[in-house]
Amino acid sequence: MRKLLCLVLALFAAGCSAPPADASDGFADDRSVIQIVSTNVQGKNVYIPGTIVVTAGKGQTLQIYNTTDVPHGFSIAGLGIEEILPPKTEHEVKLSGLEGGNVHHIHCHLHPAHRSGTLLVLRGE
Ligand SMILES: [Cu+2]
Repeated sequence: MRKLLCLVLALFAAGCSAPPADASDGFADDRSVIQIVSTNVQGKNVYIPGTIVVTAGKGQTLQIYNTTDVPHGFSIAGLGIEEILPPKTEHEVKLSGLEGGNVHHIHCHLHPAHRSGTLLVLRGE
């Protein structure tokens, strides 16, 4: 029992004293694909998650699945993105050249009443 306690304490101490994996002031993000759904919840069309957080400086792909029976749009005007999401289909949107420190508005350009989303771009390393 005492050996186990020592081992646990040693592991805890090592975890506390080790520097973080990325000690820079920016953010590290090892995701290359971020999954989203465009769906209908109680009569409201929404993107889930409604807020997407990515890090500048690397390419990322948004995999967006439209769960509904009709096409929806996925537009980020600030990035020149305007895509159609076919019904019951996975659709990919590539993000590249993102500048950190920006908040972009995501909306469905096909249905103005569709609830909007947010793309938050963190500063990278
Ligand atoms: Cu829509």
